[in-house]
Amino acid sequence: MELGTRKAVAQLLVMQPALPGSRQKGCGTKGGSGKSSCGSAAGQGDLSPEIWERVNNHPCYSEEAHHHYARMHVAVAPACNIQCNYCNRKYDCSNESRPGVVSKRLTPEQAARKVLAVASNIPQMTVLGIAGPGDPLANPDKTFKTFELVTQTAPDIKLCLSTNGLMLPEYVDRIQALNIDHVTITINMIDPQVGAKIYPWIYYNRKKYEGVEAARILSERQLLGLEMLTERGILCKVNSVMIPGVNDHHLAEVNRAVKSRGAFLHNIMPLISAPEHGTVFGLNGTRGPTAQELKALQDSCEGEMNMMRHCRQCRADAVGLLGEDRSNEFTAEKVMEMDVHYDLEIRQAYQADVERQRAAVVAARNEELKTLAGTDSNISILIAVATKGGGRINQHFGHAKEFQVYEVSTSGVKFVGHRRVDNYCQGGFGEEESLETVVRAINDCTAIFISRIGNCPREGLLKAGIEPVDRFALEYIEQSALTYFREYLERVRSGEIDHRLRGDADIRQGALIAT
Ligand code: CLF
Ligand code: SF4
Repeated sequence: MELGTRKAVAQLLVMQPALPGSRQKGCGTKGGSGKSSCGSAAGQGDLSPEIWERVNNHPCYSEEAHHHYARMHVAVAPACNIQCNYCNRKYDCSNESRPGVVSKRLTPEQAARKVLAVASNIPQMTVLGIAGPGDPLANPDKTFKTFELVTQTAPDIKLCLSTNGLMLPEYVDRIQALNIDHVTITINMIDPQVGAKIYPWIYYNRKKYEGVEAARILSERQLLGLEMLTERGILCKVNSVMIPGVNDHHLAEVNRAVKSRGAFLHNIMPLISAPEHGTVFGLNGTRGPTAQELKALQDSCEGEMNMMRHCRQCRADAVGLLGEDRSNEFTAEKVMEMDVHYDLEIRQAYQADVERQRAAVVAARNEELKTLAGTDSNISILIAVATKGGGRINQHFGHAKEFQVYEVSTSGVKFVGHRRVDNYCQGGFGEEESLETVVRAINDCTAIFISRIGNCPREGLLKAGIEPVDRFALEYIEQSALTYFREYLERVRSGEIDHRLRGDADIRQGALIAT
């Protein structure tokens, strides 16, 4: 049964009519708690003004925002109270981070200074998250002290917390009192039998629990914490790690359970697993999902509630837009030497300009979408895009460390994920091996949009059946994708090309390392 107050958030999520020509199932699907419309792709027209105000500049809670706004994490929480089989404590918490890089621990005071330094230098940084490197609520004093300090000195920054949920019920009141409006809980199972395959032990109330009992306690605490937060109107995101052969068939049930408890967003992330990480799953050969497996699960859950597809599984000291890492510019030493001038007015003026650019992106997409009105086709294609942000195609092929992937159909265009790759240009020389990695990473894409590309990689991509497109250089991504798609349909209709289903693609594993 749904709780009345939990419904409060759901009732604020309103439906809007689809755009002309749209056959999209997302907008206007069944309501119910947690479901608004088009997943984290939901825009201003899809959400109530109150919810929009709370998510519109949060790069994780709004896919659209992630092209324009940055987040930062501070690594103040080293300890953890559970063990996950995909985690090696040498690295950051894998619930929100990739294994591979260890964050430097900060005191709350150091962290608060770093936040001011980043806020002064990156005015579009709007969110401070605490996500590790252990569990923030296993380190409550450091976590809450940091949030308190930041609230006092940088009141415009949204506070965000990510936890395994074991201690959540204890701290819900404190979270609310501190105005922490966004909380992520990692929930990988609601069935303790499944949980026992993921969590060998937990440490709770000064006692160690193992196996099914440990998983049962953890699950109860997670779901109770989620209910308590949503009753208070706090926006909750649920992260789930998709582990093939362990919980992949169970996550639809998890999705329904968290939806019924009022979760706003569900982020199903791929397991990152390799022997060199030294995790149980890495060592026993449990693999991560392929791109198609992940997308199929996300698609199947999307009818139920908002799905996040733009997560970068970032590290516990990440700084910048999702998909970039500027943490090296803000090391503890550099921050101590910086002149920090936090100026709210400058930040607001910059963000007003960001909003103008963002509105232009949306207007251009909606205008282009009208050209597909009345077009009837079952064809949909994926397009990979090299971008440095701002919603534009503004990166050279050889400089990209990731490609964003968009799905285009007569319903419109939507972001469906990203693929990490090696830089093709390394010191000015293209690498055959990295081209193969790129092809494997975007093998399911029909075209790749880049601002520029050399002859060698162009030929290599064409040979792999992926069309390199640089004629939209510096243009808006979504508008260009729709133009390309309209022309693609015309080429198919005229017999110039055959539309064919493409193969699967790799999800690249390993840490994004700041350069
Ligand atoms: Fe950080 Fe997490 Fe807040 Fe975002 S990250 S605490 S909700 S501000 Fe975002 Fe990074 Fe994915 Fe996390 S992309 S790992 S979902
Ligand atoms: Fe590791 Fe995070 Fe799991 Fe703790 S909650 S064991 S830090 S992945």
